[in-house]
Amino acid sequence: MSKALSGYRILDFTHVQSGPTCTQLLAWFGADVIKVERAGEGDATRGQLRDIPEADSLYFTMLNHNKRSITLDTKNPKGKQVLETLIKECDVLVENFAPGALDRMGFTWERINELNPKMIVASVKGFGPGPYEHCKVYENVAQCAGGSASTTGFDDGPPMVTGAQIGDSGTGLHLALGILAALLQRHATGRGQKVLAPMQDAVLNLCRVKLRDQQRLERTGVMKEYPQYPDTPFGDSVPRAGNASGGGQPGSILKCKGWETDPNAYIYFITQGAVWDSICKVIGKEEWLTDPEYATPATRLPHLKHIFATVEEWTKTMTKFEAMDILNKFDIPCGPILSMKEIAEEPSLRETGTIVEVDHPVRGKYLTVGNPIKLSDSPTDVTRSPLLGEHTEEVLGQLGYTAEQIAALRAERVIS
Ligand code: CAO
Repeated sequence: MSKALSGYRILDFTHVQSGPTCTQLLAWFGADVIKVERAGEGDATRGQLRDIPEADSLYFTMLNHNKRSITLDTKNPKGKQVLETLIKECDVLVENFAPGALDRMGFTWERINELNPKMIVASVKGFGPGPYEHCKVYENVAQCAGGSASTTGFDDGPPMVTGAQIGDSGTGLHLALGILAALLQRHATGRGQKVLAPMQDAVLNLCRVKLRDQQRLERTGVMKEYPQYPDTPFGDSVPRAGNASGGGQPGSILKCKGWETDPNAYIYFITQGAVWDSICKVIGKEEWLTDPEYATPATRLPHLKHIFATVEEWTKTMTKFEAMDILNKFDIPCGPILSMKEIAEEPSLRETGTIVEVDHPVRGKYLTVGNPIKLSDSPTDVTRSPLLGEHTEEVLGQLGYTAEQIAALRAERVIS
């Protein structure tokens, strides 16, 4: 069966996490992704956080499925010639080098455009134009600069980063969307273009509800669904809201049976207005149904702490899964706090291909997250990440290089 991006060729000049997330998605949609790695070394993540000596790390394998790998010294004049041939043959170049690195290599936008006017050049950078545009950036820097850290955590604690890699993987997703839009526009114009996804901007995009709240705070001086209300005065910027819901339906994380010893014996509970009657009945607080203080979402806001403490007395009597079963019968929105162990073992995620077991010639079997985006006409088959330079000869052969020329490049360490 053909895939959504069959026939598109991607020159994957990415490393670490943000760029590889993007090109892995394109590969899952069927593009031929050729990862260009530094001769002899490869993507630094191959050797980072290793759990098996000599085997490519999970960090690398889990971000580079379905790709081909070639090694190439792109600072060597002969390596540059190979790269020029690749640029002519590919549809998209994706890179996430430090600012200016591609230019220093000699591949400015103007030069690439001259070699292949149809090529789309897609970049992740830490920041867009401005005071920090020349900075190198990793995940947590982006979380801090994009508004996530200042709005995550508890009011009485320091700013906090989240485990979800919104700076790296989040930006990679943004970049993939930009590339697809540019490919569509190319159908009409015949021209390539530059696509830029700065990590600060991507994180801010994912934090847009907090910019919403900043403006609400400036207008009204108070946000009644925040845990600070009504006891603690608000300052002039959005405070950290603990586990309060970011939307119009108040929610919180509540303890369940076993919380004293199990760090994940908790449930997220949402007091959706539409099912308030059911909530009162399920937890045995029918008197709230007739109490004017609890009658509407607005009158309940000053009592949220008491409401959640009361619901928690009920959730503490059962496991998170027992609570889920009961609450779901009444359409009360809730969610178990699942550990990574529970997620890895969840059969339904295996069945949908979101958790996949992959076999690797050096490391053996391991679990990965498959394509979370499901296309009915373009199913994803997750194949293992390439070994360093596994496809160098194959790709150079396809580009027209003879065996002798390839051997000469190897002798000169242009490839390894
Ligand atoms: N052959 C020869 N040289 C190569 C090469 C190849 N195949 N591939 C890369 N290089 C060179 C680059 O040209 C660069 O050389 P110069 O510094 O002389 O110009 C050098 O390798 C280092 O590249 P880099 O600066 O991008 O790598 P780094 O490890 O120092 O920095 C990172 C890493 C991620 C901080 C930086 O790339 C960056 O800020 N990227 C943009 C933001 C980003 O994507 N961050 C997320 C990373 S995931 O957490």
